[in-house]
Amino acid sequence: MIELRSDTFTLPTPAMLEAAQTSPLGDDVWGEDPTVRRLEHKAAELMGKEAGLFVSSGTQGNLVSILSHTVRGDEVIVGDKSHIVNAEVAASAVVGGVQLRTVPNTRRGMLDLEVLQSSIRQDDIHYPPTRLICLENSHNACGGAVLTLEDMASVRDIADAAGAAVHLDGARIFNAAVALRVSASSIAEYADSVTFCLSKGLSAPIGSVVCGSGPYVDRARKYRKMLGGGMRQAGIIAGPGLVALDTMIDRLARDHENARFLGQELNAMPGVHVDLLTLQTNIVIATFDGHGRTAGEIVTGLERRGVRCAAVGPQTIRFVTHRGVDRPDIEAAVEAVRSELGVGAVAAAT
Ligand code: TLP
Repeated sequence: MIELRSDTFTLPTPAMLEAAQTSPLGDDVWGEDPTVRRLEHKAAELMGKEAGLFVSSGTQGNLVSILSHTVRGDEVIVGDKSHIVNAEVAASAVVGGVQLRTVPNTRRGMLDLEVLQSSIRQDDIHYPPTRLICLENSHNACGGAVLTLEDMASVRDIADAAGAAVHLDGARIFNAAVALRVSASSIAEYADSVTFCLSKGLSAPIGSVVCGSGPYVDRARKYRKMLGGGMRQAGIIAGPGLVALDTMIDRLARDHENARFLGQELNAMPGVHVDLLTLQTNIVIATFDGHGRTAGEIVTGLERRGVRCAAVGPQTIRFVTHRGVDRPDIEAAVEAVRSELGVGAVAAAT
């Protein structure tokens, strides 16, 4: 099977499995797991923040991040295509009692700045205070599009003027950093807090890290405990996370090249559209029109041909490249799509 449903399907490397077996362990709720401490320290350093907190998932990371910035009744601004509002089970509303207010995401995953500006609450007895603005970089639902440092800075300016904090859902911040050819810390610089995932393109089996100021991470640690996320000998999973940070960042460029190739080939097929402008990292979102079939039907057909991908809309399919698929796999996937749609080979525009 050629697995293109998500980079979350990446399996740990032999070095990660060895780290799971050999990393020194302790009780992390007592702050005594040396491997977790090392991971949190290293993550904070990479993000340019004071402290880090190892959490079980990106969803838990975003939730403890939002909880740590807000009180009940606050308003949190998010993009309408953000993972936080669409795919985290309304966690911050349920657990934190905050109101999520959406601002349209542009094609590039940016927040519409005019709408953002006009969504900032004035001081009025009727209104909840705007406490937090969340960004996502790279942007999953916008085809892995990358916010530039200028984008980040413009949202930071609006947040500063409003007295609001900025949280970055950087689940794939290293993909963004590799695409922009900058350090992850230069992206995270514009946010007060950032969550990034070890378990996606970086190939670790489990875990994410929340980074921010020392006092902020102290608050987040308490919320993590409240959510049942205080893990004991968590070095078993933090060890592979350290290996991921040491060995898996630079190779993301290859995933991006493979995604680009896949996107171009798909876009060259009749009735298939891929936004090549926003195809900057490892996610390819393709729209299939005029084939008389839904995305779900095409996905089922491709599965029979040995390719797994995911329908993310009635006519839209997501393909994600990662360490587990190399160029020949991508070429085979392209062939499978051609056969499934009954179209011949056409030279892809570059
Ligand atoms: N994304 C998953 C699915 O939930 C869609 C995927 O396969 O892409 N932020 C962003 C931007 C994400 O893409 C994800 C996961 C998360 C947060 C949540 O991370 P986990 O799955 O670790 O809770």
